[in-house]
Amino acid sequence: MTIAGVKNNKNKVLGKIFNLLFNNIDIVIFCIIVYIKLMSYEKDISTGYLDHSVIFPIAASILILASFSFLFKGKNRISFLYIADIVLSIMLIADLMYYRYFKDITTVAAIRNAKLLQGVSSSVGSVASVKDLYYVVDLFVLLPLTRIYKKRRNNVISLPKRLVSFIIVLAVGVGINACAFYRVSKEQPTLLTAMSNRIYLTNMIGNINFHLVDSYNYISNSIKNSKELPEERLKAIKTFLQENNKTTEENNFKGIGEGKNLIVIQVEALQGFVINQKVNGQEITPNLNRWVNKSMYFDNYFYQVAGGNTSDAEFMSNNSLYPAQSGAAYYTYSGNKYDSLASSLKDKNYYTAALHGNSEGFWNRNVMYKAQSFDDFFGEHSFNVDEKIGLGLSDKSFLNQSLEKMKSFKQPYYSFLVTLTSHFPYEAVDKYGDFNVGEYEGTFIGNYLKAIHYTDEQLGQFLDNLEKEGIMQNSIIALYGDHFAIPKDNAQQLFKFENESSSDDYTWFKYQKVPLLLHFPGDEYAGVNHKYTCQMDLYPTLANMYNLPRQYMFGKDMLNGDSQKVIFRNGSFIDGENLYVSWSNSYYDLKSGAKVKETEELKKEKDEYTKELGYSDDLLNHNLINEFSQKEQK
Ligand code: GP9
Ligand code: MN
Repeated sequence: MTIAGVKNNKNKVLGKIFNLLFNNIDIVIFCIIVYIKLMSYEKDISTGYLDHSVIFPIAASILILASFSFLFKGKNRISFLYIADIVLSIMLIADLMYYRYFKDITTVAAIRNAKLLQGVSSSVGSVASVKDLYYVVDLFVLLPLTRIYKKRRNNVISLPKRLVSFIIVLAVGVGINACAFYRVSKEQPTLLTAMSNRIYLTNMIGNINFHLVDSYNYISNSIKNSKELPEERLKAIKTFLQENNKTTEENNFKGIGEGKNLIVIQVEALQGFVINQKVNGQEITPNLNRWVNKSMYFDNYFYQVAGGNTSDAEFMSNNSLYPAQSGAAYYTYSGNKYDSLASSLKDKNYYTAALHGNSEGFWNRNVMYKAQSFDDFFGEHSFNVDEKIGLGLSDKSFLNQSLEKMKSFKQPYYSFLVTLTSHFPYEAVDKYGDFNVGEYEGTFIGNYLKAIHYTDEQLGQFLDNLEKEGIMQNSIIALYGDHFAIPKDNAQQLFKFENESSSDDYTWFKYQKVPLLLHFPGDEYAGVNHKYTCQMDLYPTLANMYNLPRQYMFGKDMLNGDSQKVIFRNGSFIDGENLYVSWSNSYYDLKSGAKVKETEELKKEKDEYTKELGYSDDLLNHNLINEFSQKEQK
């Protein structure tokens, strides 16, 4: 081919591209405008962190949206694009206002539970900003243009051509999105389903994709749960609950809490092995060790969290229901009715409050605390954030300010406090203390020991203050860890620290305990209780002490009866004598750690516990507490 021929070809290609763009100028303008808006929203919600590869999923989501415009004929196409722009602009402004209040993004569940949302509707004025007009200015500029465009546009593209364009643009968008979602699922496997940190997720996949994933999760759950349960299944669940919630012959500790305040402290990543343990010749948790001696201390208390992590610990402790099969109950089941600790205490004229020094929307707390009937939620907005470590307000400031708030609470009250500073990856706390971890300096476990040592000091001060202020005289305190601190990836560091020669599943389970301290006025009932217990058991135990009705609880009263059942969400369990590990389908003798063969009895037990998890899933999926309590009222 001659040079002139090549030039000619090049010109032809350029001409074709130009024609293509010109013929689709409405779509091109739409894409550019929406891209600018979405990127500016990302900047508005990112506090320092902005994953720059977010441009790909954002572009992909715009292509997916724009692809649908090809399905419209003639001037209807520009109307579709214009309406899509209006809807998107409203969505972005609403999300921005929600963000300014809750530091979070709206979800279908949150909108559906709008009545549960505190603050935002009543403070629209304070969260709206003139800057937001920026998101709608194009609508006014484009309106006359669309009119002109509609008049001039008479080239009607044939259906097959439009369909091909639709499929190509859609496929490109879906392809890019698939890569972006794969990247998220590799980095944080449960983020797309559990949605623990929605702002982080939005910073990775963009606003449109976030709403698509959220709607997908919501719809798929609704479809899954739309089928009514057969009558026999409902009966079986009811019978199980009746059996499980029967009061035992014993009457230990019955009603001893009546009229007293209840203070529950859930401590971030407080794992059992640090209690009464030393590093470099010093106690790791000297304050908790001191309080362990003054409390009823459960040293075989297991955490049972699943995809909802911290929120699962809260969920179990306050409802005695198993965590969701996948994702987080705090997100998926936020529209359900609960027979929670707060609601039962409220029925006894208690004032109930939840306190946590992170943004209100994290783990959907702003919605879930309302659903669990807390009178008030004191989140980041309710504190003076004068010292920030890691994710939010430092434990020191949080506990000091919480104490001040509690002093003004109407008595009797239930205060549910959730600490934050000792959070993975445990690095932020380093400059706030001088705990010398010796040979562990600079290691993952060393950082954890420093972090938990810091939190121990703050807890010690808080508990001492409760005593000094005379609050302890009239309160029962429950303090426990939410979940593990050392993940499986770093288990070898833990085993080495503990001089464990084996690293089998039995050894792993041995360390999946969190401390539970129950403190009574006058340090009464202090001592160690070795019974096998778990987070599901806290509410039934407190229910007995505060004379609360027990109807829908799956856990057991730790102070009455002899059950030592601990069922984990993945089907593993402990029955007081054996440990069953579901992922290897193997049994261990709980005392010796020796492997045990499956017997008929053990198999029966396994089936029974699997059934129990299924009952809890059905109860959540079908909002059965609501159904059962309505039937009861009739
Ligand atoms: C956030 C805090 C941490 O507010 O509760 O949650 P986690 O990451 O531990 O599940
Ligand atoms: Mn946690």
